Amino acid sequence: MKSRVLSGVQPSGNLHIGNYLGALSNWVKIQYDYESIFCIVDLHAITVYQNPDELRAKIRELAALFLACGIDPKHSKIVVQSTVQAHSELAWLLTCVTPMGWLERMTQFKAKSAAQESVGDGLFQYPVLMAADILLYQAGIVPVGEDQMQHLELARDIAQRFNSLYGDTFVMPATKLPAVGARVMGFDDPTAKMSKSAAGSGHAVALLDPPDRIRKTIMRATTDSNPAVDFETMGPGVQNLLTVYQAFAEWSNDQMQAHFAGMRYGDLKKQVAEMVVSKLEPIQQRYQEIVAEPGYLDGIIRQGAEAVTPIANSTVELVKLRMGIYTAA
Ligand code: AQP
Repeated sequence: MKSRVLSGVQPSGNLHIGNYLGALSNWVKIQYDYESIFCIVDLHAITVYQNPDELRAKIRELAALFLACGIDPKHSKIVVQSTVQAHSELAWLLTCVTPMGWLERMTQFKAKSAAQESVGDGLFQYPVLMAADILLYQAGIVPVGEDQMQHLELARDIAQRFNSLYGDTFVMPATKLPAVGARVMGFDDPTAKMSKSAAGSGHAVALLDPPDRIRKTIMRATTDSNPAVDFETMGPGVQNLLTVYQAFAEWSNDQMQAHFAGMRYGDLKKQVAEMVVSKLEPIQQRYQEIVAEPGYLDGIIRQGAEAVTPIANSTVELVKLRMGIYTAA
């Protein structure tokens, strides 16, 4: 049997090229090597307030973008997390074996809670729900960006703790990072991760941004005081531009050096912008075709839930049995 791959994205803002290079493009490449499940994690998104109408629309947008980026629904399952109730149920069961101290150490919780006036318990519990998403399907491989490594480590710790308390139950999930693009930085501030929720028009390139906006964002990207690319001394802004180019072009380090060494920053930015525009154009075209087809998305989402629910339910049944809570005789 093929091992299972699972990953997800929150429908919490505009999907950007960091999400694409760090996660989605990797999913597309490896999907046929595994039994693949890709989730729209709407229960994660509500750990901070979301406008309900916008959230509903974002869930559909994200499903259409998964397809437009190349997720093949004939092979891979596209699942909206809240349509499979076992995600929430397993999250509670795992909450009961997770020490609070482990959650208090999560850097994403510290960063996100610092930005909130009032911090919901859901934000604190977020990594347990993420562990449940993965362990529910006994996923062996989890392709994510670098920012999720700490959460993956926690998922393994939770699985290990459960297995040692109640006997072997969960497969240990391994993290799979892309070779290039595991951490794309903001174009306005190359010391901060590109993020859906960061404010500012110069920060991110969204997958559905029109070409003019993409060019404007990249041409305004922060660089450094050098005039041209020097691979020895370049700062994080230039490094980030080169990373974006390399990840989209799928070039080797040698190709990058041969092409960009000594290039003036203005020309570098133009080439990065044109590369991004040309790679996003077919995705945007497919997206428009997908959303124009009535009923198509709902069918894919329904099929996804129907296909994975038996796997999820059987894991929850096993966990309940192991923990000793009521199961029918
Ligand atoms: N800047 C990034 N570079 C590379 N990979 C990234 N990912 C996120 N940002 C980058 C990866 O994208 C996948 C989905 O991310 P997410 O929606 O689950 O949440 P996130 O990591 O919190 O992403 P954002 O964009 O920063 O969203 P908000 O602002 O809503 O919190 C993950 O695999 C992630 O690693």
